[in-house]
Amino acid sequence: MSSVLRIALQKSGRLSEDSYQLFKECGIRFDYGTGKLKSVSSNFPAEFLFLRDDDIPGYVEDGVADLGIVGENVAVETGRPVTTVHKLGFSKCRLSIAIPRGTEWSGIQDLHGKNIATSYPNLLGNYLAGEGVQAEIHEISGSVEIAPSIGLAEAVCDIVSSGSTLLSNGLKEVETIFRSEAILIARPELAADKQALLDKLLFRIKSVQAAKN
Ligand code: PRT
Ligand code: ZN
Repeated sequence: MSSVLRIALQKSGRLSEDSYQLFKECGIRFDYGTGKLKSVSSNFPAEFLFLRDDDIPGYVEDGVADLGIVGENVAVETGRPVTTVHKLGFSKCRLSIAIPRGTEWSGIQDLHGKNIATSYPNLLGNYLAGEGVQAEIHEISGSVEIAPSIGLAEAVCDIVSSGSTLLSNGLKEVETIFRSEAILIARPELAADKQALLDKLLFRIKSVQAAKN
């Protein structure tokens, strides 16, 4: 049986369009945006699975998919033992700590004993531990920016791109703890036939990137 690479992409969100464009520029055709959860390429031995981004590292670890595209923030937060194969240069953002605009800030030590709301408890926890700061981390899955205004936390730690969401919630960015972009991840030990296909894919991705620079 000839081998096929199974590639997990975000179904619908900030990574989806650029992920699809990347494969298109690599000359790999498949149906996208039809609502289907799976699509087989018509001209490359690859099959695409459309999933929630948070689930992608786990599927790659378990071998349900051989490769995936996720934000580095999600790959690191989930802590799954997957290999980062290549940085893709899109969906750039940062994970930052923000506090109410009117609050004074003299440094990360100000967070000692405070409550911080975030969807990234592991990234934040590791950062605070490295800085020797003991704070209470409240994990919430969405709308993190409203936490200070409803009295849930004194600070937030969330993804920032333009900064306009922080601004419109009366918050100011005081510390960047992680910088992220989309990455191609792979299962640590791919079989030789799949590795050969990955090498072929990587060659095309690098050519596309080189043509843009
Ligand atoms: O449904 P699913 O679980 O698949 O998607 P999702 O809603 O969890 O993720 P999605 O599509 O929002 O983001 C996917 C990935 O895009 C993230 O993991 C990041 O790696 C990357 N990315 C890039 C961003 C942003 N930019 C971004 N701005 N992820 C989220 N945001 C959010 C942020 O959480 C905040 O609410 O946008 C808001 C801030 O944006 P600005 O421009 O106002 O600063
Ligand atoms: Zn998600």
